[in-house]
Amino acid sequence: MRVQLFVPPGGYFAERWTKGSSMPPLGLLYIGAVLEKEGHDIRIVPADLWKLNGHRITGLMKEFKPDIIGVTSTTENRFQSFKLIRIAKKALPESITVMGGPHASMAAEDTLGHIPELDIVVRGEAEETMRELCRGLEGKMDLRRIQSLAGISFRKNGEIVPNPDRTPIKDIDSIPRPAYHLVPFEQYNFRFEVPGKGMLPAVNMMTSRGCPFKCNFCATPINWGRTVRMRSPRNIVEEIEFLIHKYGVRVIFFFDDTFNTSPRRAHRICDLILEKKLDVFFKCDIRIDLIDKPLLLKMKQAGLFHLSFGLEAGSERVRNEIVGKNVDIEDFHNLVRWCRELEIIPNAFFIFSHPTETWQEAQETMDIIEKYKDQIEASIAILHIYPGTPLEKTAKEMGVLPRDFTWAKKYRSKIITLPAAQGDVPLYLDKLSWTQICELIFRWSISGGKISILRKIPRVLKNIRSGADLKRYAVMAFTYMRLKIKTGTGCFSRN
Ligand code: B12
Ligand code: SF4
Repeated sequence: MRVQLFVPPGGYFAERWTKGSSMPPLGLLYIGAVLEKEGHDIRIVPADLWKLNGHRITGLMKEFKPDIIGVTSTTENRFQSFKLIRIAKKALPESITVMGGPHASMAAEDTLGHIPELDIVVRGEAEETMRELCRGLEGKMDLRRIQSLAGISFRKNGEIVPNPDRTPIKDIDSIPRPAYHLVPFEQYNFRFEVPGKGMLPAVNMMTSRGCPFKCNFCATPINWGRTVRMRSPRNIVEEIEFLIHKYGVRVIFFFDDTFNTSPRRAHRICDLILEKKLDVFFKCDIRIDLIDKPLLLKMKQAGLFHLSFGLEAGSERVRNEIVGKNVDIEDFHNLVRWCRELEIIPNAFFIFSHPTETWQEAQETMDIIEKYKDQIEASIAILHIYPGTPLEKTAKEMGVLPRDFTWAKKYRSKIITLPAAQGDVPLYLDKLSWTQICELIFRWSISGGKISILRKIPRVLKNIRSGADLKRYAVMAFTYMRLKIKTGTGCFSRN
């Protein structure tokens, strides 16, 4: 079978690639590796990296004549993914179009229902499903068996059929290494500034799948399952050695949602890196309740230089009862202190506008951000709604999203998005007014956070779609200027 897999061009993330943030598409590389092992002919087209237009994409499809055209999707780039599927069906009507990735997985029915050019959605973990699908379509299975494959949704006689979920792969060491050779690795500019070492070449790596927790905004426990499956430390370190030797990589960004779900395994990975004296640095995301100082020290010794963790909200009620984060503020304070002592850059995530969050409670978040403004990197977001999450359900119950909301349509009114800030994804606005949200975000930026207002203006203007958008941006601009004047910091500069 000939299978052509695409990352769509453009979209929220690709448009922001500047200083070293373009990276290989891990999901497609895993699928590519599995299908290549099965003897299929695989092409991966990073249309984002190559900035391909529709004409070039059609050309590549007609040249390769794939039996299957696969497209990855996140909610931010969903419209680009849909467009690519339409291009594919038009270019090669005989080819089967398949979509996977977090967006299609979490909104399979909605996507199939609105994109008639799409034949199949592969939901969630796709290595096994794609292997079986290719076997089936190659003629090794009868139609009935193909149509009963676990993990796919498809259209039959005009109806959408969601087959049962696929059982997650238990032993994820058994999945072949991502097929890096299928992409022009050297064209990615993925790099990180490691203190004292300069900008070093980096790569993304995933060492576990799934999450046992259930934060209301997050798709991971549903998409990857709540049982965490982990690669063995030996398997991980072998891949690191391969990446160092083959691609000259110096920094690993562990893409795991939570690198320390098993603190014991995290110790063992670091022990192995140290035993093998690997000349490598790493960064990762952790949960703050699963780390202690000895583990952090071990991670530092093994190369950790940057550590991300979510507190999400300063108020305990919001953080634990509403978000479901279940972490203690004391653990946060300790972790920041240890990071400072060990010279690890702490990067904390905060979100404003949780369901029922009051202005008073939002101040508790702001107080923490301001307390640590010279000590942590604070990543701040307004709460966004993603498909399939508990938050999406709440949003529909509370009328933040209409009950007949579809992810496949661009809304000009009713739905509030900030495409210039985080893609065309609906915001969850509840008790905090728009002016209050703007005030919180700008108070942070004025006290040292990174938002370059001037740089954002052209994108903001490009994304104004309605009078309501214009009003929102006007409130934003007014709030910003009011705060700047109040703090005496001038309009467009920090000082
Ligand atoms: C690392 C990571 C990042 C990195 C890199 C992102 C990137 N573009 O690669 C950074 C930190 C930059 C980032 C940023 C953001 N991220 Co992020 N991120 C992740 C994370 C933890 C891992 C991604 C990954 O590489 N997974 C490993 C690979 C193997 O998985 P995969 O790509 O999903 O592919 C598998 C399947 O989906 C499927 N598949 C994928 N494509 C295709 C295509 C076909 C044809 C088929 C058949 C199958 C298939 O097969 C693969 C193998 O099983 C995921 C959570 C997760 N556990 O996946 C969140 C996740 C993707 N991010 C998420 C979000 C919300 C964001 C941000 C918006 C956060 C923010 N507030 O800014 C931004 C947006 C960036 C963007 N649009 O890409 C959400 C996306 C939800 C959604 N519905 O789209 C996720 C799912 C986490 C969550 N909270 O729910 N992220
Ligand atoms: S935010 Fe992190 S801890 Fe919470 S459910 Fe998602 S992956 Fe798990």
